[in-house]
Amino acid sequence: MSFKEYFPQVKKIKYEGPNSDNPFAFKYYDAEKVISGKKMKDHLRFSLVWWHTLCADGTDMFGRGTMDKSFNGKNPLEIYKNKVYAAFEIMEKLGIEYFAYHDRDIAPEGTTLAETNKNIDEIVPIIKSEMKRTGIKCLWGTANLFNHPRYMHGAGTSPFADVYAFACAQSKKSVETAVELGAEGYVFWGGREGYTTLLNTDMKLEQDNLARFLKMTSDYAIKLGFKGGFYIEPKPKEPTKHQYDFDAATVIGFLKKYKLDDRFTLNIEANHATLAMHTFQHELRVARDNNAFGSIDANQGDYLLGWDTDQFPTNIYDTTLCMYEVLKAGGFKTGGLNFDAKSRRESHTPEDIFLAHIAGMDAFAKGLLAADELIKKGTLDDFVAKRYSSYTSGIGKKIVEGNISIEELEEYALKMGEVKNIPSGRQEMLESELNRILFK
Ligand code: XLS
Ligand code: CA
Ligand code: CA
Repeated sequence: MSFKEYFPQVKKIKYEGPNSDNPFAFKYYDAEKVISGKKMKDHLRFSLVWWHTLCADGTDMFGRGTMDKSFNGKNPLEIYKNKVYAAFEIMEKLGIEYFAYHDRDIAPEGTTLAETNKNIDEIVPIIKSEMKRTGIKCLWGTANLFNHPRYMHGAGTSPFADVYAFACAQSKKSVETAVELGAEGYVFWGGREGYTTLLNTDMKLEQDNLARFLKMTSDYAIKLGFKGGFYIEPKPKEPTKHQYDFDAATVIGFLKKYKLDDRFTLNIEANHATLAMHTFQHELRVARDNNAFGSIDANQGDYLLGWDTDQFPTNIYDTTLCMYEVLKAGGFKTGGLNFDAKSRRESHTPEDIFLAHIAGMDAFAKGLLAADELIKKGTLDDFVAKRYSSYTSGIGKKIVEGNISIEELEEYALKMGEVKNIPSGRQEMLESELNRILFK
């Protein structure tokens, strides 16, 4: 435990099972329980985010913060030092074994880049010693290239070369920090990489420069010996009107165009998927089908609000279908389920940090159990295999093997007359089977 306990009112959270009504206990998340040969905690690889949990204080565009995240610190450096101890206390009590951070979440920004780097150097050894003490690891690091006014027009896509150079310099230090912390991944989320109007934008140059930035930064990490995953995190809008990394398919196209697809995979965030008018499962499937599944930012949006609310994930259907995709992808390698989520502005007490994580962890544990059962029972696999079985023989086989011309297909269709016996899609039956597994 840290020198000082920040949350004495909360004890270590334990698994008590689905019949427990103790809000400070897990109902489904049983870390050591083995599911299909792997412990639950190793399937799920939960990660705590520094920015929401240790920094965000509930400020929104209509009101000030509702939460105190200073952890009794009296000056910026002390505040950031205390955040480290508070973070590890939260993770230890929840049994969360990973964390993710931006460079600017872990240390205060100074008046110059050199001063900011010095601040980082003060904090990193404290994080390292807490990692050593607890065995907690770093899931991924990233650079905050969107908050400072210098990045108002973007960073790796800035129209101004000096800003681009600054972003590269900041990223160099950020990569060094990630390597120092043994991060298993490094994320590039497009921050302000996008545009608000094409009237003032050279989109092609901006995207070319973004690719150069990604190549340079990842080359440097590799040079330092980084062996983890590089992830791009798609998002369609916010803060810019049109983000270049719009969705999984757009990012995959971008990576292929710039020949970066063998180096980068995706960090799929649930809330970003729905902002792009996709389901979370859709984005995961696009990633999986293109060998681009890397990691997950676990949260959810609100279907009635059109913005990035970053809520803790409690929708069991979404967590189940997410874990279905994760299991089908062969599980996480360097990635994990990173709670890029914050308790609501009104859920402002320190206890809410724990209650919110318990809600998210239980929702994913239940999702894992259901997804494992869905896969083992094979109802979906069998149905899909049968639905496409006409491609395993005859004319279908020839189509799939590319052994047939359009003229031959015409000849076949002309002889066939009308297509007969088209089977049902059985959507409702399959949804009902999903409900049966979830709620039995
Ligand atoms: C913002 C993003 C961001 C990334 C990391 O919408 O989710 O928090 O995950 O920069
Ligand atoms: Ca995110
Ligand atoms: Ca988000």
